[in-house]
Amino acid sequence: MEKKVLAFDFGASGGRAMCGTFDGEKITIEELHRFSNDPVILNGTMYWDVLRLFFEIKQGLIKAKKCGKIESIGIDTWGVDFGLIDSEGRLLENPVHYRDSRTEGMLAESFKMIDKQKFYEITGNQFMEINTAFQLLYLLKNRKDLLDRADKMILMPDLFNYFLTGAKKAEYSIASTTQLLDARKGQWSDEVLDALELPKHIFPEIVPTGTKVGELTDEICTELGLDKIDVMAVAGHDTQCALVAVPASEEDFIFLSCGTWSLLGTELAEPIINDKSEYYNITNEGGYGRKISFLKNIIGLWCIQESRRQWIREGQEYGFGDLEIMAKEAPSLRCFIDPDAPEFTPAGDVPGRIREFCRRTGQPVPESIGEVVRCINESLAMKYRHAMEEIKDCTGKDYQTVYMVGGGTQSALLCQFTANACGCRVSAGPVEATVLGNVALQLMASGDIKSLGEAREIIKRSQDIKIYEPQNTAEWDEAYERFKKILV
Ligand code: LFR
Repeated sequence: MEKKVLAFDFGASGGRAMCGTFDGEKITIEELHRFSNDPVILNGTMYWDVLRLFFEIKQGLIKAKKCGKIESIGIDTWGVDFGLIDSEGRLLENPVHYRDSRTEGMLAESFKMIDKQKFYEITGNQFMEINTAFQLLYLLKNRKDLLDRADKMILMPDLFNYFLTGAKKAEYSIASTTQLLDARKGQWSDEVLDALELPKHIFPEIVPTGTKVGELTDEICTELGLDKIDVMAVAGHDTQCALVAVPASEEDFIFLSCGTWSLLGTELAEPIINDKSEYYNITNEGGYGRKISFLKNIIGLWCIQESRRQWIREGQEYGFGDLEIMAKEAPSLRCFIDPDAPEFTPAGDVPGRIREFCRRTGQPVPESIGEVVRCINESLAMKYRHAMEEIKDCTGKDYQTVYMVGGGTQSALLCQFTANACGCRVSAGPVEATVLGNVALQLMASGDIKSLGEAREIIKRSQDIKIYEPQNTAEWDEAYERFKKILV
């Protein structure tokens, strides 16, 4: 018997409502509703337009009526961001975007309150200013009144679950992006919360990935003319949904979830937290079945997306396909950036900053659009190799294949460059990994799919996967030595 579920996947620039159908063998997905996610800057703060996004969830629910019976709903989003709820359940202010500059300097502030090594030792998270810990620290230092009024801190996917069901929970995978969780225990770390002087009562109960959180409220059912539907805590964290859809059968593999961000890592049964992983700043994030994703967070396609927006602002509009053609024609392996250099994080003139980076590091300066896009793609591929070497160094394992999933796999150029840089085979696909993972996790929550292994087999059967073999590796090896010299 066919089963249908509804997956909402929110990315930093847009979201979708997708209907997933499982026939016992395969999962198929159909897009019902697509919308943009446009952050709004007001009085110097960059906000998520959360009510607009909730409106879009309602639109998705209305459009899903044409699918017939929907068994459940699952929501995934990016990591780290949250809303604060008062004791009467009202949202206090709009959630702030992780790219907002309010967390500047908060890493240093936190290290005055908790020893850096201890902090990493407990949470096992890569230090990044965007993390929830540093956003909350900002509030503690600058908006204490707001924090005092908060009854609960609810992370983005859980916030939508709360709006839909009234349940105030913290799903494990999204909680593991906060830098406030004890990575080994999978619970909020009292030690870290105490050290950072954060009020413990605002942290909701943690619920396992792939479980039911509640049902649509009466109010929503009445407003939209719907029957009760279960809401599942899938992996609230999009990266962990994507990981469920990695078509690997081997136990040890390298995944590369490639969208606005690139997440490269491996799956482990237990976290790795030691001097090496701390030195490399590798994160341990949680996923389905308490598995650990031991990964590096790399800036990803953001550099290309934001460059494209800059060129549009300058009156030159190109699609991603056009940019890829121009990049293909540009000369190879001339200059590199460190995609994770801090100047590339904020929105704005990324191409200008890339030229400046190359000038400063004494490399040829990419002038044309094609040259800039080529430089970004090649630098990303090199950065993937770099991250893979760090992961290998920590796990002591060797890996034959990089499993690339997500939107980035639509770029044949990036897939090929990744194979060349890493000197190994790249398996590319599924493009819709996050949505497929979201659907599979709902089916796991309902018991229709029995295990992670089964989910991966089903998804593998359902999707086209492309293979890229490495080319010109000697040339790429030589260029890698140059790349390492410009790393920040
Ligand atoms: C990817 C992602 C990353 C997270 C970043 C910011 O969409 O969820 O895993 O580090 O967004 O939240």
